[in-house]
Amino acid sequence: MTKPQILQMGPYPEWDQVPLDAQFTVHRYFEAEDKAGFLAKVGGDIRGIATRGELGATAETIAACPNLEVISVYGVGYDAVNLDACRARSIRVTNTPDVLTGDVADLGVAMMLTLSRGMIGAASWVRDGSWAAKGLYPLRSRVWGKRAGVLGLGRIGYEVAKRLQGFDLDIAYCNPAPKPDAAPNWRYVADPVELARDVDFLFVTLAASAATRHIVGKDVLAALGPEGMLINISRASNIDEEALLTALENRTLGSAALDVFEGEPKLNPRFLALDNVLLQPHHASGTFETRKAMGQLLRDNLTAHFAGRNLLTPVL
Ligand code: 8YV
Repeated sequence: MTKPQILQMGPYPEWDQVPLDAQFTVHRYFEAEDKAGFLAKVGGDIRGIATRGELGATAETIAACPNLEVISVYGVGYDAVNLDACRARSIRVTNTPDVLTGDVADLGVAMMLTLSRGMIGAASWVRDGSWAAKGLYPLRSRVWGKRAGVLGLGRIGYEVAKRLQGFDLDIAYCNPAPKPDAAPNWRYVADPVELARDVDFLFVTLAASAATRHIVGKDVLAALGPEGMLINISRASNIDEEALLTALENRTLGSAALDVFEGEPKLNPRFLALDNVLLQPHHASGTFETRKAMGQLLRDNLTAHFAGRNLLTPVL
């Protein structure tokens, strides 16, 4: 039987690439120098797209594949897939929810602790001899017992809140509606600005969409204030990055721990000049265990589709 032909938008680890190549005829878009020419050549043969959360599939790519049936995303976020283009042609879309939830929540909490306690600077303090030369490391702010806000109490937000409870933080959350599975002591706050005003740490754990674009803007940042910390483990588009940079530069916002950036992997060089940020390379799901489970789920969705079975984790 001939193998279905798929378009691969970005690289995967070897342990995913080998089985993907065995099951499908894979056309590596990311390796093509002339992308348009490549699509013009193979587009008509493509029945599936294997992509990653941050790469998605644009309307142009989808249009260049007239026989496309399914897009499988290696990631929970599918905001980079043009869903309107998929709906218009009944193209199925899948993602990899659940398998990455715990790791993303872990990284968010780790970023809060790392930045609050100055652990990056403290590690340098040991390595560069400052400890012996200058003495004790400058004091930093306490974490436990403070107030945390979770903007978006979905799967990841829920796991963040659960972990924060272990640090004796007071927890509030903002969501379109109160969540029945929220712990009784997690306060519901309907408005993001009000939430920010109420907390020391604001976690952004929203699934990104046109509706959430720049939901963290000037007002939320001002409400969080000069002692507040913003932690983003969702998508850059949820935050007005220009407003964030200005607030961090002017110290009207205390600090920010960020795993995602507009235009990543390039980022605005203004971030690099700041000493009140912790910058991470979009690796919240980046553990061996989770990435293996994501790769398996990406392939299982493609396999199910081409075998005519129900998709495991459909988006559309
Ligand atoms: C990336 C993600 O897919 O889950 C998501 O939405 O953005 C990530 O897990 C991952 O970095 C691989 O590219």
